[in-house]
Amino acid sequence: MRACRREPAARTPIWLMRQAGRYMAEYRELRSRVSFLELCKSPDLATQVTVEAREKLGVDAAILFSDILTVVEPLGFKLEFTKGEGPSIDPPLRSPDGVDRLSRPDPAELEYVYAACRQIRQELPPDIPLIGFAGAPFTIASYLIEGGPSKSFEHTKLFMLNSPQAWHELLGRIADLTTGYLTRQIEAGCQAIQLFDSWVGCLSPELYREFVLPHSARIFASLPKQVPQIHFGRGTGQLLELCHAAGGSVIGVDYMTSLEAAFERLGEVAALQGNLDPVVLLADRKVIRQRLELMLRQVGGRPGHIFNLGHGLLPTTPVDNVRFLVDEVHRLTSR
Ligand code: 1CP
Repeated sequence: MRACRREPAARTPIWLMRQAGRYMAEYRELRSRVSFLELCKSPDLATQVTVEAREKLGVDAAILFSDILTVVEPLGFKLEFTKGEGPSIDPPLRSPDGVDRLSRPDPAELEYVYAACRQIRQELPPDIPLIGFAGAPFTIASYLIEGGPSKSFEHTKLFMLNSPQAWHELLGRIADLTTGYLTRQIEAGCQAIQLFDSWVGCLSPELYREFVLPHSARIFASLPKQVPQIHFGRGTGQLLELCHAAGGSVIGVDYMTSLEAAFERLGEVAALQGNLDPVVLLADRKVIRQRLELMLRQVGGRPGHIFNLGHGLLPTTPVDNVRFLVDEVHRLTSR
């Protein structure tokens, strides 16, 4: 929490995106018995997965076990997770008139998430902050419009370019729901929040400014200022200042961006989170230590660094390497 406020901390804190998930045997065992959505919708199971992963790794924060796509059901879409292929939304939103037919979403429908937050907060050690999260309007809209994962985001960009009015209406509705969703997570015990704009890196600064920034900005501006806000996107080297302008007291830096350059660009106005390449954790320990030391040299002892990966842990990551990384970050940064 001190690092989020750019205050000096006893050591660099570390947590990892996707720290609970398929690379852990306990998680795979649980998933052989319950589906991913059942897991998200059971506060007991979501608590178990969150708390056990945090404990096993010795990281300095827990992130709520859930998914950014929980919000698509209250918006009136059918969500499924298919084995090996990820999320699927059928039918996808392809026409501007579809926006008028969307339900007026009520954040109270996601009560199972708030129940999980309350229970996780109770079961975590008191000195371990709980991070709540949501997907940013652009990234959620991309799933609604594409119907699932995408490489080119062509339907999303075409929707934005061809039907700007419907696009802004859609992102406004997602932003309203997300504001209520994150506010309730905070009320339920989350001490920081992260907004994942995972796929916004496919946009130019011009498109980001016109079609995305106002909607993400409205979410950040509506949340209580004393709660640290982390704003993350992948492939956003060209957008860092604009992402910061949209909001966030902490900016997540992806693994394709130089952390040193990011500190030069934003270090005076925001804390930074990141940015080890998740693939480094598949290498041997000598390589992991080398890359870690290089990163820490780039930070140069500046306050306001939260150690993380530059995107989520890969399912093929050896758990022992993750524990090694956590211990090394703690050892090398203890002041
Ligand atoms: O068990 C399984 O097969 C499901 C795999 C899985 C897991 C473990 C999915 C499906 N989601 C999650 C958990 C999850 N998702 C968390 C949990 C907390 C933690 O970090 O430990 C979080 C924060 C997310 C957020 C999320 N979901 C994002 C943003 C982060 C990122 O990776 O950029 C995104 C894009 C999603 C969508 C999603 N959910 C699941 C998958 C496979 C995907 C990505 C699909 C794609 O490529 O578009």
